[in-house]
Amino acid sequence: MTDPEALKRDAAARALTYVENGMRLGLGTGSTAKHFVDLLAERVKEGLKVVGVPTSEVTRAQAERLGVPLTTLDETPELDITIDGADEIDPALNLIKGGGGALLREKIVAAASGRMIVIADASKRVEALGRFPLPIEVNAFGLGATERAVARVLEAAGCPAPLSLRRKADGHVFVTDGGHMILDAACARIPDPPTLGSRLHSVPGVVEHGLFIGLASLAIIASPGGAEVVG
Ligand code: ABF
Repeated sequence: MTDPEALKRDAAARALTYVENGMRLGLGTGSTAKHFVDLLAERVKEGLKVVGVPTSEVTRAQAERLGVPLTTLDETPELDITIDGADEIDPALNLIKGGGGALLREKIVAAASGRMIVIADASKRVEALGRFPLPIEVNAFGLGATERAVARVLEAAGCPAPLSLRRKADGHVFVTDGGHMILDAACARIPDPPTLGSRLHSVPGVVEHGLFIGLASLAIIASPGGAEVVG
């Protein structure tokens, strides 16, 4: 099996084996998480009882269309498992996420969950985080000043990086579900992800960043030889 979509679906199917009747689930965003929601919906049609909190408006629309019951973190502040994709996964299961722009809700939902299961194909595995540009979600107010402060933090953390304001294919600025913007930092290699993560949080104007440190408890990595469970 080498078709990337088949690999993603394989990882998603394996994640479904961790889902039990009555569970409260965080529903991820992205093409791999989309497979999970498709497969979950099939089980729901067969009688599985779960509720989900979507991590984006795209996932909400998919889940609603397929009949997966939804709730919110206000009604259901504690979840059992979040199943979500990632852009990079290091050996300690630290992640870069946010390539799809949903990092803020993804992190809030993952942090509210007893477990986070990451689903991905093997291309997402790296020895060190940073090759994938790190998404940093920022408030629109003071964008120029925030960008300079973020650049200084990156340099002090040993990964000076060009920053680019994310745009859509049509050239318009990308705006997140929360109404913010995203700066992508082309770090190449992040020497100390936890330290960079906490320093970025100290910058006023930074709403969230795509370093997910210590949140994932398990990764299901699909490759042509089969799905490997790590963690
Ligand atoms: C979400 O989707 C993101 O955090 C990550 O950016 C992306 C991964 O997408 P895909 O599964 O399409 O590779 O999980």
